[in-house]
This record gives sequence, structure tokens and C-alpha cells, in this order.
Amino acid sequence: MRNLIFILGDQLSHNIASLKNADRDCDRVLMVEVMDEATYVGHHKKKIAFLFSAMRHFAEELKSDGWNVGYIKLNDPGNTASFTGELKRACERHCPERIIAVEAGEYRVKAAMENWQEETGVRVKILEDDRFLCSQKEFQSWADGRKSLRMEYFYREMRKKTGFLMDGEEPAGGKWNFDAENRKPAKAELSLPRPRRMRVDDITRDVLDLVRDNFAENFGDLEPFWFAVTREKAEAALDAFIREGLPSFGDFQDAMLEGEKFLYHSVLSLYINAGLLDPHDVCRRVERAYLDGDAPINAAEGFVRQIIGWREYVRGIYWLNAPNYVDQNYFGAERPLPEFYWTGETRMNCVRASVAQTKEEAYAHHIQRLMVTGNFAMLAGVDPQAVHEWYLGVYADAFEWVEAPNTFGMSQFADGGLLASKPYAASGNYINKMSNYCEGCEYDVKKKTGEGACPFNPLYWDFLVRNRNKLKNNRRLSRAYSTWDRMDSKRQKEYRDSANRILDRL
Ligand code: FAD
Ligand code: DLZ
Ligand code: SF4
Repeated sequence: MRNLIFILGDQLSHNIASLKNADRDCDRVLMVEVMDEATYVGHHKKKIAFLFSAMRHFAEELKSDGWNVGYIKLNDPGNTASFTGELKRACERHCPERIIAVEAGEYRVKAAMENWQEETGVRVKILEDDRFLCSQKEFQSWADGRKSLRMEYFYREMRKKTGFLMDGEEPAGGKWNFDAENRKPAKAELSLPRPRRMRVDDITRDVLDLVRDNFAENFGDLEPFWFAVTREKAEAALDAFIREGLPSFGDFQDAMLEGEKFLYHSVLSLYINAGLLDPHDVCRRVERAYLDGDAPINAAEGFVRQIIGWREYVRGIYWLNAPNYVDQNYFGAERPLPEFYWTGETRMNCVRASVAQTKEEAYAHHIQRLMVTGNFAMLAGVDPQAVHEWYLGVYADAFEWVEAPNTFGMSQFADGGLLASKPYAASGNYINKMSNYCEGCEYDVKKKTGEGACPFNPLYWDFLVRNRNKLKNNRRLSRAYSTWDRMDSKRQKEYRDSANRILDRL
């Protein structure tokens, strides 16, 4: 055999670089389910089921396409539980001349790949992952010499590079960014689309049995399981989103609504990250909808920005700073993650709802992640490592390259402002403005301190005051600090005492 082509669980793309120049007649594909990957963090049951089922379907598609595929299931006899172990076994079975793989999305796996040649005695070729629009090298040259690495400037470069939503040299609609128009609060009477629910087939049924048997103690509900597990079904989910969700995506991008888990969000991140959908194609489809008059510019621009802006940018930040990015703890926060992140048992309605739907769906939309669970953890001084492990485990779309910058950088400000220009810290007022959670809450969002006050209120001030030395030079916080300084000392003490009582109870 000539080449052994090793495809990882988040590389399920038919145009993956390792297959491009491969030969169906003399090369062989290897895919493996291994315990190391299933346990390096406590994954949600649905996340494991999604990836294993999508991997098995992808392997079947490759076989029908004429490829020779070796597929190792989790419980196959002799499974060594690791990528390296399975690669060694495959090399012993097939004696390839060379191993070919696409670079890993996580530093942990990249480091293991560096030892593959020595471990197997076979030459290893690692290819760049060209499914991203911006290579690691390109991001590095963009970042080199810049004092500040703000997403907005990177995003404009990506718009120019891809030509998405461009009128010649100018941005379509006359502005690069329509974010200011994308902050409408949602109303309960909105008619909301539902993400497509896919039927469970025999392959998925086997995987659900496997997850039930092997990961019973993991967080999350396994069923109902409705994710797409093939490119074809993921495309159907994309079609449905473009038709039904995209037109209002922009307007309500930052909104939250009790009982509504998805609003106008696409629920496509898991498919894009696993390789079932190509980010470039997704953006092209969204741009087409705008050009055909089926979606307004604020929706199309808002969506495209998330993909060619944020998604590419966080990957750049991750690799620019790997592996140390995940060791950062700017505020020195040490509190363990409160138990209610796992149980949802808290009187805070916004947190309860966000955790409950995370448990049910392995999904929460961005503002729930950022302004509810993330915001609370930062205000309460939770250790960012613990927060990171939670986000990396509980969402079906979570891989470290995308989760870590969102957690350490955007949500916890644990990188000291490398990614965000100020901490996304907010009192209950923000949540009340953007959602109806407060209407059904035992706490009173208008009450600032004392029994029954919304915990976000005193925690917000306590966070700012506790970390004043670290934040006092941030110009975007100067108004908040002057408001604090104008309060009389009795009021200040009430805030801090209230916060301390809440923190003690955690
Ligand atoms: P939509 O709102 O429909 O957005 C469209 C697409 O844009 C998404 O599918 C996604 O591919 C991309 N996107 C949007 N925002 C971001 C972002 N900030 N970073 C990267 N891509 C983005 N996203 C992940 O894909 N994996 C993660 O593990 C992850 N962890 C996060 C952790 C925290 C603390 C926070 C605050 C955000 C995290 N995000 C993560 C970003 C974002 O919340 C999700 O991409 C989004 O909620 C996925 O839902 P959706 O597909 O409905 O997105
Ligand atoms: C997340 C995950 C899980 C749970 N299991 C596997 C697996 O058994 N086999 C596999 O190839 N990939 C799995 N993955 C995805 C990998 O963790 C992912 O490919 C690496 O994190 C590299 O980005
Ligand atoms: Fe959340 Fe406070 Fe509103 Fe309750 S009152 S839902 S805790 S923001």
C-alpha cells in the first residue's frame, strides 16, 4: 500500500486536503473511534453521538465512492483507545509507505501527530487544513507588528479577500458592519422557525446504543437525537435556515426568549466544524440570498461576519498563542464551577433556562453562552479552566481551536484583553433588555441589593471593584468606574455585602 490517509472526526469533508491527490486504487483511508478522544473532556452525550454517527456515515460514503476504508469502532476488539495506537496497528496491518493527515484542530492532537513518525516508523506528511479561508501563516502576517488584534480589521481584510458582500472596493450597503441594527429584543409573539429535525437511521441507532452503554454518566440528554449526520442532511438544514431564519437573523441576533432555544440562529456550527458543511459555500449561499432580495443586508452581513470574521479570527488567535492560550487567568479567578452549571438547579431563570437547553440540545446560542453563563462565571470569579472545560464538553460544536478563544478571550477576559477590548460584564439590566427571562424569575431585576435582588446586579459592581487594578486603565470602563465613585459609601457597601453573600452561598 502506498499511503495511509488518516481522517479525524472533525475532518468529514469530501474535499479534505488529504483526499485531493490520493489514489483510490493504492491508498487506504483510516478512521477511528477512540476512548482518548471521547474522554479528554467530559463531552455531552449528543456530541459524542453526533460525531460517531457522522464519522460512520462519512466512512460509508467514502466506501461507496470507491475508497478503501478501515473504520475502527469504539468497542472493536484490540482498540488501543488512542490515535497513535490505532495508527501503529494500521501500519502493522498494511505496511504503508507514508501516512498522510490534515493538521489537527487542537494543539493536543497536533503534538501527538509530531510523534507519529517515530512511533510508527513510517514517514508522515501533515497537510494544511485548507477548509479555512485564512491560513495560520496568513493570520500571523496580519497580526505581526499590530498593537491591537481587533476582529473588525481582520474581518474587513477577509471581506476584501473573499469578495463576499462587496460592491467593487466598497462594502455592500455602504457599511462594513451592521451590528448596531442587530440588537432588537425578541417578543414572545414572533413566529420562529425550527431547525430541521432529522430522522434517526440504523447507523445512528447503533451509535445511540453505544453512547447509552458507554457514556451513561456523561452530561446531557441523548434523545431525542435530531442532528444531521451527513453532508446531504446538513445541506437541508442550511437550506431551511436560509429560507426561514436568515431574513430575521440580523434583527434578533442578540435576543433571548424563554422557551425558545434557537430563535433565528442557524444551528449550523456543529456541521461546519465537523466538516459536513463548507464555510465558504455557506457564505456564498447567504450572499446569494441577499443578492436575490431574500435577505436584508443586516442579516447577510451579520451572518457572513460570524463565519469569515469571528470564526476565522478566533482560530487565528488560538494558533498564534498555542499552547499557552489556555493557561491564562488574568483576574486570578479560582472559584470552582458552581454545581448548577451541570444540574440547572438555580433560581436565576436566565441561567436555569440556558443550562436546561444545553443539557437537552448540546446547544445554546451565542448570547446565552456569552451574556448568561459566561457573564455569570466571570462576575463570580470562576476559574477560567473550569469554565473552559465546561464549554468544551457541553456543546456539540466545541473544539478547542474555536471554544478556547471564545471562552478565555471573549467571555472571561482571561487573556487580559488580547481578543476583546473590554470584559463582556453586564448587570441584570442587559439580560432584561434582551430577553423575557426576568419576567419568570424569582429574583427582581430592578432590585439592586439585598434579599431577592437579581444576583447579576451586585456581582457586576463587585467584579469591577474587585478587579479595579486590572481594569482601571480601560477607557471603555471609565464611565462605569465614575458611576461607582459617585455612589455614597453606604450604597457601595450594600453592593459589596450583597455580592459577598451571593458568593458565599455558591
Ligand atoms: P449562528 O448564530 O447562527 O452564527 C452563524 C455561524 O457563525 C455559526 O454557526 C458559527 O460557525 C459562526 N460563529 C458565530 N459566532 C462565532 C464565534 N464567536 N466564534 C466562532 N464562530 C462563530 N462556537 C463554536 O463553533 N464552537 C464552540 O465551541 C464555541 N464555544 C463558545 C464558547 C463561548 C463562551 C462563547 C461566548 C461562544 C462560543 N462559540 C462557539 C461561538 C458561538 O456561540 C457559536 O458559534 C454559535 O452559538 C453557534 O450557534 P449557531 O450555529 O446557531 O450560530
Ligand atoms: C470529539 C471527538 C470524539 C468525541 N471522538 C473522536 C473519535 O473517536 N475519533 C476521532 O477521530 N475524533 C473524535 N473527536 C474529534 C477529535 O477530538 C478532533 O478531531 C480533534 O480534537 C482534533 O481537532
Ligand atoms: Fe437572570 Fe436576574 Fe433576570 Fe433573574 S432577574 S432572569 S437572575 S437577569
